[in-house]
Amino acid sequence: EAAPLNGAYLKKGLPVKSGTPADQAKTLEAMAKNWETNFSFAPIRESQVSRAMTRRYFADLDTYAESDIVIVGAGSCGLSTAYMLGKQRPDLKVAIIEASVSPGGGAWLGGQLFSAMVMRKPAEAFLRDVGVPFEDEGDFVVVKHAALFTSTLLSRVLSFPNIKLFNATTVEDLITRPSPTPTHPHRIRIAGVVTNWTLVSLHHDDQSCMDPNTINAPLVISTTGHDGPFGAFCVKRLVSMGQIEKLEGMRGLDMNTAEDAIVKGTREVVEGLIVGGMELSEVDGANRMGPTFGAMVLSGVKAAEEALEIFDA
Ligand code: AHZ
Repeated sequence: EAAPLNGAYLKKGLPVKSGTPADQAKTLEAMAKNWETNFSFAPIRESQVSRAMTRRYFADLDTYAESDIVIVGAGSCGLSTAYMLGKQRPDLKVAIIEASVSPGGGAWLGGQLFSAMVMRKPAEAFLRDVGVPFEDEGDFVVVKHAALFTSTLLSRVLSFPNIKLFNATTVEDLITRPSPTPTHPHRIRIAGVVTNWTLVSLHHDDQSCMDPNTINAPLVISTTGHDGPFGAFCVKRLVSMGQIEKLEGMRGLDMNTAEDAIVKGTREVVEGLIVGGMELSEVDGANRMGPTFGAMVLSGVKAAEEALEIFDA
């Protein structure tokens, strides 16, 4: 059991025994004195902080420049995909690229900024696996705060040694290779991603010479959400590269049809590019589901499954 962290503990390096309320009051009093008189952090030099961060970041850039799988977007679908991959395959190098400083996409809140998160069954199996508590309401379950779901899932994903999250980093383009067939002479396959720090991506209009970085990978899983200022990035690029004719466009809200369609449709859309979550609604013309997140996690489970099938073929 973890020792309590308080002033007396810090001073003596020993846990304070809990004892009676009167003992506890005395301990608290002693603690307050300790904070004022005896407390000090271990020493550090500023350069040690810089080196501790930059050394690791640049080692990660080096390691993940050749990845096995790149996940674009760390929303509920992308994080669920990463969780399934990390859990099953510690041998694969998985890079997650998230444009925002804060991973999690729209899943930090329920709908309309209400805090609870709703998931229809059978998605509660995923919550059980990750260790997120929920209340059972019959056909659906409720997590008391969406942030509990996102933070728990995120902590599990980030603790896998073979997964690196590059946040504040945007996928600006896709790496492609020719893959012609007799019927599709201009067909390509996706072979990685082109990235830039998001702050740089946001300033291409007023700054020059800020060339991007790259990650080579045989498989990219795109989960960038439905169209918006950032969303649906990879599938929009597939259209502008002539690899899919057009986007059908996300349809209006219908919870019942939307969730099944997203899970069933999660697939490799173009060779080397699996699309999941709400980005897929733009490809297939699926309905949106509003604030019910079961399809996002199960689309993530399916995306991971599809990826491993392709990877192991
Ligand atoms: O920042 C984006 C977000 O965190 C990130 N992203 C988008 N474009 C990117 C790019 N490079 C890197 N070019 C990028 N990252 O992708 C994440 C998408 O998360 P999301 O929560 O928007 O999508 P999701 O499909 O995981 O979950 C959708 C949740 C929705 S939307 C909806 C409705 O509108 O009805 N209902 C649900 C459940």
